[in-house]
Amino acid sequence: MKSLLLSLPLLADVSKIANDDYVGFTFFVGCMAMMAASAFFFLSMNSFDRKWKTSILVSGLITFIAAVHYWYMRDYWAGVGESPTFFRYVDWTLTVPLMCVEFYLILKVAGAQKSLMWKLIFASVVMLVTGYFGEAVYTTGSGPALWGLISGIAYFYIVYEIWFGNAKKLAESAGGSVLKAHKTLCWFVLVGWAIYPIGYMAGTTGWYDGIFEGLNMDVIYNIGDAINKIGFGLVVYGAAVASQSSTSDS
Ligand SMILES: *C/C=C(C)/C=C/C=C(C)/C=C/C1=C(C)CCCC1(C)C
Repeated sequence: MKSLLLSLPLLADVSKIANDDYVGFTFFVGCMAMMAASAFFFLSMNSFDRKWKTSILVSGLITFIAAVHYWYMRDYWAGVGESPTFFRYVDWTLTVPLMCVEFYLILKVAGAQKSLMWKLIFASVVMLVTGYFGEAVYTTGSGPALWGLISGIAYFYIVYEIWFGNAKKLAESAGGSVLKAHKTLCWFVLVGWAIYPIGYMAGTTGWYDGIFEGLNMDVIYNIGDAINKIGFGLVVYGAAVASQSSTSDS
């Protein structure tokens, strides 16, 4: 048994994390936190009625997909010592659209249409693909700044849509715990998601050189992920609890 454990390469790499390796540390803790959050969402899922069950399931899927990618990213960092850009963007391309689905699921009670969901998903994919171009493909000259700008425009479109567009009107007509949850998730997108462009500017070159000097891109992304994926899921969980207890009270 002992030799079997020692022969597992994934376990062996963990011992290579040095005390001052903050990047490796945040990958490790991030992985653990995503796993714990997934267990929490999956196990609590069945205590909610159908309307909320799918939303909690999606919260769990978001943290679970992240946990698997963090497992790989932690390993990649420990072994290669480079930023795991590829895994990072695959993770985001799966989880960020799921967060858009979450907005739709919450607003479904108010009559949200699938077109709202697809609009948000489309904008999020544009945001991530252009971000990937700036971070991994066109990495010299004005490349990162230009692609980052296009990515930022797609980001602001999402912010606009949920804060002022159709999504907002639907949330207001639903009222109660739905409106409250929608508002909190809007703040996550405006403030929580704004962490990512900071990481991007810290890790690429452009007119912003020096502003975020000394900050590590991966540490910033990892903090952003923990706040946005776990926090986002907990808001949905809270809304489900609030809605369930208000119906059992009456
Ligand atoms: C769970 C992962 C989440 C919520 C990731 C969100 C990522 C972003 C909001 C990334 C945004 C970017 C910009 C707005 C400009 C620069 C490039 C990106 C992709 C870092």
